[in-house]
Amino acid sequence: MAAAAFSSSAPSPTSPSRLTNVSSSSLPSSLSLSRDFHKAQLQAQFKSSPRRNLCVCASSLPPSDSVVTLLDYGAGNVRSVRNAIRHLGFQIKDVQTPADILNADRLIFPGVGAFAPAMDVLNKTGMAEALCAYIEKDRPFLGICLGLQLLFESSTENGPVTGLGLIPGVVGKFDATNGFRVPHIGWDALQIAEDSEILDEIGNRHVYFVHSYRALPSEENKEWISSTCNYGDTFISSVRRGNVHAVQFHPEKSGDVGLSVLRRFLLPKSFPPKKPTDGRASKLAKRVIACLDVRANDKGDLVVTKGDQYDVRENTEENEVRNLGKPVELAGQYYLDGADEVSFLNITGFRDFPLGDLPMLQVLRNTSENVFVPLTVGGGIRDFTDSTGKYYSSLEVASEYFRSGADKISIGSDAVYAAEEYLITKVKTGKTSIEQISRVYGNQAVVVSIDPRRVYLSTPTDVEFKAIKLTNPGPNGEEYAWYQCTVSGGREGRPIGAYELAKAVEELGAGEILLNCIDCDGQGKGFDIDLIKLISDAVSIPVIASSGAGAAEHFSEVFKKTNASAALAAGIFHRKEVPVGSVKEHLWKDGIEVRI
Ligand code: 1PR
Repeated sequence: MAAAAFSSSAPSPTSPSRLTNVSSSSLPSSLSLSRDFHKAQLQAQFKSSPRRNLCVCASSLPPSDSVVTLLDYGAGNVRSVRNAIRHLGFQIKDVQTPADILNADRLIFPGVGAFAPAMDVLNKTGMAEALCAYIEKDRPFLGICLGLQLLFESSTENGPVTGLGLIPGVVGKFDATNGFRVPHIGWDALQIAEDSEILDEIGNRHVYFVHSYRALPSEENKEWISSTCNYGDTFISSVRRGNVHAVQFHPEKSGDVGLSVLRRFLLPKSFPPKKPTDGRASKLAKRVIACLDVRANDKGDLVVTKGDQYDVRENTEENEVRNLGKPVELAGQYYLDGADEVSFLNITGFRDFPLGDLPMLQVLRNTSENVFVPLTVGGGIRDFTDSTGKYYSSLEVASEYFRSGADKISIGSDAVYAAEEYLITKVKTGKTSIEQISRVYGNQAVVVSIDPRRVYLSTPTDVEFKAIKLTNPGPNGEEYAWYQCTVSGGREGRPIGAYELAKAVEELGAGEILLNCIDCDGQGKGFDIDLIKLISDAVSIPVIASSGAGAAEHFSEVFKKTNASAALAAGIFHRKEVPVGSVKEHLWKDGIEVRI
C-alpha cells in the first residue's frame, strides 16, 4: 500500500465509544467522501478524528438480488471493480451514508491508497462504525486489498495507525532485505484452505497482487485465514469467516480467475462447492506485458504506432505515422491472448497537455470495461500550466488517469528532471511528480519509464556515470558504454545515466522501472541484457525489461540472465509474429514460471 505522509491516533472503532448517532443529512455524499479523502491525503498532517457518540440505524429498504453496494471513498481506481461487477450483470449502489452500509445486501469494499487516510475518512464519516456493525452481524462482505488490511488492529504504514480491529494482528511492510522485491507486484500462487468457497475456482492458478504491506498469520488470527501466499515470508492472502470475506489480491485484475472470485461472492448459492482446477502456479510468475505506443496520426486519429529506435514514421514520401491498429481493440485482444498487463504510452504526451487529450482518457475508460488485468498509462505526466494560466499538478494529471481506469502511471521525462535535481541537491522536496503521486496512490502505482541510449567508451573512466563492459563491443571495437537518459521521446540526451536515474527514482518513491533501450527498440534482436542486468541488480523495486524482443527465446534469455520481473514487447505482438500465448508456452517449457 501507499507510503503516505500521515500518522494516526484515531480511536479504536472496537471501543465502546465508536457507536454513532448521526442524522443522515449531516453525512457527506460520495462526492464529499471523495473530497474528504483527498483532503485527508493532501494535508501535511493527520489529526486524530474526534471521538464520536453516535448511533446508526438501519432502515428497511427492499433487497434487490442484482444490486451490489460499493464503498468507494474516492481514493483511486475503483473503476475496474465497478466494471467487473457490471460485467457480471450486477448494478452498483454507492454508499453515501453509514446507513447504506447497514442496509446493504452485499457490500464490496475495494480499499485503495494508504491505510491512514482511509481510516481517517472512515472514522470521520461514521463509516468505520457502520462497517464493524455490518461485519459483526455476518452480512455478506468482500474487502479487497486495503479493504482486507483495514480489518486488522493496526498498520505500521506511516504509523502505527489504528484499524477497524476486527481481526487480530498488525499489518507491516514486506522485508526487502531478503532479496524479494518490494512492492510485491505480479501474479502469485495461493495456498488455499479447505472451505474458502469464493476461491474455489482458483486452485493452482495465479492471481494478481500489488502491495507493499501485508498481515502475517498468527495463533490469534488463524481462524480467519482462508489462504496464504509466500513471498519472502508467508502472509495472509485472504480471510473468511461466515459471509465475511476479504482478499489481499485484486480479483478485478486477475483475469477470468479473478472474475470467478467475484461471481462466487455475488452468487454464492449458484455454484457447486468445488470445481476441478488445472493450474500449475507455485510462485510469483514472470510477467509478459504488451505495450501500445499511442499517438494521433496526421489525420488526428489516435493509433497504435511502433518505431524503429523511436522513429515511428514510415519510410515513404508521405512520411506518415506508422499505424498498427486501434488501441482499445488491440488491448482487448492482448488480454484475451493472455498478456499479464497492458501498457499505453502516449508518446507525444511530453508536448501536449494530457488532460486535454480526451481520446486517450476515453481509450482507458473503454479498455477497462473489458480488460481485467492491470493497465499502465504513461506520457506527459508532469506539472502543467495551460494556455489560460491554470495550473495542474502532476498529481491531478495522474488522478485523472487513475479515474479513467489506469492502475499504474508511468513517468518518463519528468522523472529525469526530478532525478537530476535530486542528485544535485540530495533533498527530497516532496514536490516532484514521483513523490506527489506515490504519497497519495502508493509507490506501487508509480512506474518510471527510462529511455536510455548507449554511449560507447574506450575506457570506463571516460565519464562520471556508471559505465559497464559490454558483452558485444561497439561499432569501433569499444569495450565499454554508459547509458545516457533521454527526454521527450529520445529527442534530447541528458547529463544522467540510466543507473544513476534508477537509483534516484527508487529513493524518490517509484515502485517499478520500465527499462527501454533506444538502440534495441524495434530491432527484434533481443533485449539489452547488459543494461537490464545492470539496472535490475542496482535497485530492489521490480524492473520491466523492454525493447528488442523478436522471438520467444529472447524472453527466456532476459529472465535467465537478469533479475527482470517482467518483459515487455510491442512490435512482435502488433505484427502478429509471435503471439503472447506462444511466448508464455515457451517460457513455461523452459522452466520459467508464468501465468498460463
Ligand atoms: O516523457 O513522460 O511524456 O513519457 C513518454 C513515454 O513515451 C515514455 O515512456 C517513452 O518511453 C515513450 N515514448 C516516447 N517516444 C517514443 C517513441 O517510440 N518515439 N516510445 C516512445 C517508447 C518504447 C517501448 C516500446 C519498446 C518495445 N516506446 O515502450 O514499446 O521498446 O518495443 P519492441 O518490442 O517493438 O522493440 P513522457
